[in-house]
Amino acid sequence: EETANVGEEIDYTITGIEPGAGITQATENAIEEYDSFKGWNQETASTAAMLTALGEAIDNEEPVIVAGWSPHYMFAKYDLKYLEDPKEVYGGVEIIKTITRKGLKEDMPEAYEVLDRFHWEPADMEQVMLDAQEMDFEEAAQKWVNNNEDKVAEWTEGVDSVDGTSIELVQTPWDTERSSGYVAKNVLETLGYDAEVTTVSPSVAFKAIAQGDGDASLAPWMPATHGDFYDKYEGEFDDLGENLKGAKIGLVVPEYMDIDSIEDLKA
Ligand code: PBE
Repeated sequence: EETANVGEEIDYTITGIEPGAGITQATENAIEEYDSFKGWNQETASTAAMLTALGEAIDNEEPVIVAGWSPHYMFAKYDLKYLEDPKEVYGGVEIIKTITRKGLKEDMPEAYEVLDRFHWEPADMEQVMLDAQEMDFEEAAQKWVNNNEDKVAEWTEGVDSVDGTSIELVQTPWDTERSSGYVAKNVLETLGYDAEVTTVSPSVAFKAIAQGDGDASLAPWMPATHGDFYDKYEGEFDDLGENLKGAKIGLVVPEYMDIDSIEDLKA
């Protein structure tokens, strides 16, 4: 039986990621909402720093609690579990949506049609992320497009080509969104677009689309992760629906830890 207090061992600290991530705000909310998190805090830095901390803890079989999400290769690399979240602060199952600026439908109907049809499975996104461990995202996206002609044809069939029209995709700085961003860029370029992927924080991505500074984003995680940003700008962008089903965010720990729920922690 484990007698040690996990909180004490990890200095009542959750290892978070970038300050601007949706999951960072969700973790602040969780610290507020759960009595078991009284006196805890979140350390934010970067996704790379979080992954390093997770890897080091696992190498030493030490406790660690990180902000995690799926799809992500961390679940393939390590034995991990999500801590149960009975208050659903992190939501349940998330979807990833495609939004565009107002007027894109009239200005670039071909791109709008392709973006409207664009949808894939977590396994597709994971394939791009896995390949991107060994090549850049542009190449990994090209490889996925080459290997998935049928899926891509569903998005482009009957859509007219254009002649070098510029289009800007506004994405966020995580592998999930680099994957969808570069696949969408690749597909739009086969139709003759000159597509660019810009990477900003989620709040800036919503703002850019709402203000018409960017054309489209395949980055919003809903309803929990980016719900606040969505609500803030609702009505100022077009919502084209989901491009992926079955994403998730939450607190993640190594399997060997003797806790299953956020409520198993002690303040
Ligand atoms: N994430 C990955 C992002 C969205 C995609 C879960 C780290 C976030 O929390 O904003």
